Amino acid sequence: MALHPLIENFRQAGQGQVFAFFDELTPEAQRHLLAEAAEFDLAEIARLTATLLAPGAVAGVNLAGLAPAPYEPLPTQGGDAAAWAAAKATGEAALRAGRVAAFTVAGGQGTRLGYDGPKGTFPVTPLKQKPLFQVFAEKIRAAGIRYGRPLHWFIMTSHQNHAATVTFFEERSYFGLDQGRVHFFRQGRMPAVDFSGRILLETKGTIALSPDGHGGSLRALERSGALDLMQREGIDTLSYFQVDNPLVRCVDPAFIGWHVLRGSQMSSKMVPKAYAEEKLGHFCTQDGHLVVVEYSDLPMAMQRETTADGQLRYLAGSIAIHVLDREFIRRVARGGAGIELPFHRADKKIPTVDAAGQPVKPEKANGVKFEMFVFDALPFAENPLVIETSRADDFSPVKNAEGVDSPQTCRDDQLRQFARWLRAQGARVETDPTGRPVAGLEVSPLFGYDEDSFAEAWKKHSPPPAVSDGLYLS
Ligand code: UD2
Repeated sequence: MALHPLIENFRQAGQGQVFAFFDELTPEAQRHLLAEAAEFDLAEIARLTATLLAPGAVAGVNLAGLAPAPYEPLPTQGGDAAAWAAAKATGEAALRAGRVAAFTVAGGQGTRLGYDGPKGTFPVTPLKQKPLFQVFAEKIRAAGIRYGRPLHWFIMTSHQNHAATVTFFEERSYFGLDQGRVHFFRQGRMPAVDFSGRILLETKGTIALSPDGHGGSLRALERSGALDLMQREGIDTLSYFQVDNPLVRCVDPAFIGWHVLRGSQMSSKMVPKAYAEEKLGHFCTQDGHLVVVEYSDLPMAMQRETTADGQLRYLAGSIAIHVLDREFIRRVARGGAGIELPFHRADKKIPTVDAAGQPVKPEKANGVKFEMFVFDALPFAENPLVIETSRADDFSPVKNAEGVDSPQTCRDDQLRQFARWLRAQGARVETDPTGRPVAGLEVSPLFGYDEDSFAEAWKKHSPPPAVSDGLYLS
């Protein structure tokens, strides 16, 4: 019998081992394996093997000519208050014109948190235990009401968590959002390979596939038709954030306005790193381009370098909040003409099977996964821009079960934010020295999702509610 053309291609590419057990599989399992094998591009795997796996390639990123990138400081940090006000007005106009959509990358595996389920379903608010997805949904809904244009929201899932994510929204009636404006799509997958570039099987009938990194979101936006949908709806600007950060301003008018006024194709937010070892990417310049160098790639000696005034030299930390231009995404997704998002290699322990088809649970790294990072699109963008943001109002991720960036630190940061908003309106809130209120409080994003919207809602309350334990403003 003639070989399936896909199997023939794999054999010719030196990847015939993928089908080593094909004849033992049921017809259904055979179809499944063929479908997995059709998902990725063998030429790409060969290219990555030649570049990332070649002897000596392990050395990592090129640090030549790296310098800290400039950024627009906040008015409170010496920035130009008039320019920030103009940016905010421009961003608000873009929101009123319906030019902006929200975008959440939610395809990660959340291994560090040790939570079983899509990360967006993790309960995160201090009083009501709202899940991450609900916090974003309510912020997006409230912004749509505020600007008179309901927003579209794109959510990138993975193969692993797609069905569970969609069901979660369905069971909760999309948290009051118009279902037709919430769009889920799956990100791509890449096969893991051994150190010589041979694709690994996970079982006799399945390939060791894993998500292709959040950089894969750009391809996935194009492939899923999201960019065409945006175009039909008159949306040219995408506000990108990660699923793990409930403090994020899902659509921040000042940020959007800076992006628009500068004619930027991709813009990013920074916070000053809190300490040298903080696990954030670093905004840098290199060969006249804006780049992000991930914490794991910048030598610790450089991360600890300080300037004459004692400040960290590589101060600008990336908190993974970006604004991207629709057609820029399309250009990067399609690639060519010198544009290509690089893949990064991560050496991992990858469960696989041996030559006899027996399961192998490796005790040390036995292969490599390939991932793309979205910030690697920055060097291809025209007029890229970095603005400063206030950590307290934009960034408190849930990454670890305990310690830094944990559910506890995130709840505390939400509480501090609610207390600040209340105090700014003259309410009496008792706090500890870190600004954390003594009473348990919660502000629904539908009441106020930032200082401005909170102030407006508060002023409508007469008399204002007393701040006591268990106060929930909704
Ligand atoms: C990321 C950034 C880091 C800093 C930090 C802020 C990278 C490589 N590093 O670190 O510089 O900005 O965030 O919190 O990005 N995701 C997908 N698909 C994937 C992989 C990840 O959707 O294939 C999503 C994931 O659901 C999450 C986000 O991307 O929302 C971040 O992923 P991570 O937890 O691996 O990134 P982290 O914390 O190492």
